[in-house]
Amino acid sequence: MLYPQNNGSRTLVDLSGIWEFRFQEDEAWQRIAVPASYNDQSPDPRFRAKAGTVVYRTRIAVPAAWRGMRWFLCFDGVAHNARVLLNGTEIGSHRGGFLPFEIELTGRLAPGETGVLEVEADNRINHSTLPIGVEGGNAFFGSDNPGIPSVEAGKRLQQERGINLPAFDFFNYTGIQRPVRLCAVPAEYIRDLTLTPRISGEVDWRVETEGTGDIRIEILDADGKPVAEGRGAQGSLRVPEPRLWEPWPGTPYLYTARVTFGEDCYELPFGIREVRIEGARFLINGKPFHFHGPCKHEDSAFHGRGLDPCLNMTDVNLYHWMHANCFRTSHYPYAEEMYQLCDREGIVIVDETPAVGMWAAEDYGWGLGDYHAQVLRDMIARDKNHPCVVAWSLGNEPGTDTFARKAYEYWHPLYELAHREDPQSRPVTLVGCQNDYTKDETIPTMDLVLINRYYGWYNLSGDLEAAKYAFRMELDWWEKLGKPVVLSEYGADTVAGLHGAVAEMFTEEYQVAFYEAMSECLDERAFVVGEMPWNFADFATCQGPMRAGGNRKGLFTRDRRPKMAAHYFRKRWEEMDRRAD
Ligand code: GCB
Repeated sequence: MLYPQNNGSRTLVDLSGIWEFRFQEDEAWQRIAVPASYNDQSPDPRFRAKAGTVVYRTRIAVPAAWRGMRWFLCFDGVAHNARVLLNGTEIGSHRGGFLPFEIELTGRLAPGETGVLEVEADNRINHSTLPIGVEGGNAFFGSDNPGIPSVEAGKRLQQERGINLPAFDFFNYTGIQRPVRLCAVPAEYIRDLTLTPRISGEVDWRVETEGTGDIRIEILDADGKPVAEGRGAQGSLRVPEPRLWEPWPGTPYLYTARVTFGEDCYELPFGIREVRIEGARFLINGKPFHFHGPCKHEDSAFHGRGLDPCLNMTDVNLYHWMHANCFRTSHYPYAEEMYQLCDREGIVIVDETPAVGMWAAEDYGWGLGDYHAQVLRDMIARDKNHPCVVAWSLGNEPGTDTFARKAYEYWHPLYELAHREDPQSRPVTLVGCQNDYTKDETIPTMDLVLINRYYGWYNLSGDLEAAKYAFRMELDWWEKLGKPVVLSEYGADTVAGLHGAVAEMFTEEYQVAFYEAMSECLDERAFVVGEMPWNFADFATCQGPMRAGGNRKGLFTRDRRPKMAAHYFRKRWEEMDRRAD
């Protein structure tokens, strides 16, 4: 699916603004901002705690000038499940909150007509959704105190009251979180474009159209000068003396592919670069690449998980400030605008499906596989052309040691699917949690090994000598595998402004000491090709005894003020970049 575009052939009407809103069981309409999570837009406790369906409503109009075209309602992301109605009649639905979908309106609403658009968004999470939730209390943090009759009775009451908690450590922000647009295209139009560039300058293309006719593709350089062209629905062309897309601090050079088909035209920026794994090295354009940059969340005050271009720009500039060159879209595909920005700014992305909370799937008996495959397919279809995406992550922290064979049988087909679906066949990974790595049959089979480890925090807490000793022992084990390994999460909750002459847990000094200790271990190992601290910024979670106003492992506060650890990494990564020069 192509990102909606406004150009000489296509027109967009952005539906952002204030819509009407109500809880399904409640008659009264109130107002809500779109796009944004609804959860922080009111002090009414239901906004944060309610599990169920909310209804959004607005009036839409099809411009009279669209006669002879086709028009669609394009949703970039409605969490988690959506049902769409026009003038009271269902016209479409979508499962999953982090990927786009569209509904054709031609024939349903004529040029010059207006209609009432309603969107029902269901935020419930359970064993059939990605991410995964649990019906009843104490899903992620907190002790279950099994067997105590009064606590068990309390849990039953929670279930009766429909308490629904995440099996993951971020707030379950929901609603219409990404743009909604009316998109008009010519009657015969370009449906999809797939580019497979090679560093030789050869670019394979494939265009899918609605209708038949001549297709022309032109490649423009960054100054808009045509440098190559081709004709037909697919083929191969050659860009002479190609300039490569390089990660920051290199130059992320972008070309534009301009496709014309009848009256339609689509322009797609793309980069020419090669991603390859050789032994235990991860190569971009043949050069060893070291991943260094904190994992992120889509999370901020007021907007929740809602798209905020100003926040995205600020975050990317803070990545540059820190000399960070990458992030993982923990734990779901982000709004596509962020990938477009990273293409331009040279920030490398490991693109992750919303398969988080999978530890709760225990023996993999939930029949999630087909849906998971669909989400993976859709994510690759959306992001396949972005040069910033260098690897696919199938998910985060599933159980892989207890039911080791079942885990492999679940994940291996997804691994193969990712390779089949991606025209660029990027490396595939699955992010492993801290469990018994010696029993794991899955994580070691990935192209790129990503492991989350909390030595010195969740285990061996506060004892960095023991943490280093244990981490080194584990690294000895991974070294034998001969694959590139990235430490894809490690971190310590830190209360900004809490200091101590002795570096104890939760102080800014401990966060720095923790990272210094881990860096010592990482720097000894050439097969460790990356470090992704957890997390870029403090972020919202659901309530729990281990979360004081959210997860505090940010290098920055939630309002993007650096803690001491941000300065630590700024220095470390600047030196790293200088050495790599
Ligand atoms: C993890 C999870 C991440 C959590 C983090 C933590 O392993 O992948 O979602 O937020 O630990 O801080 O506990």
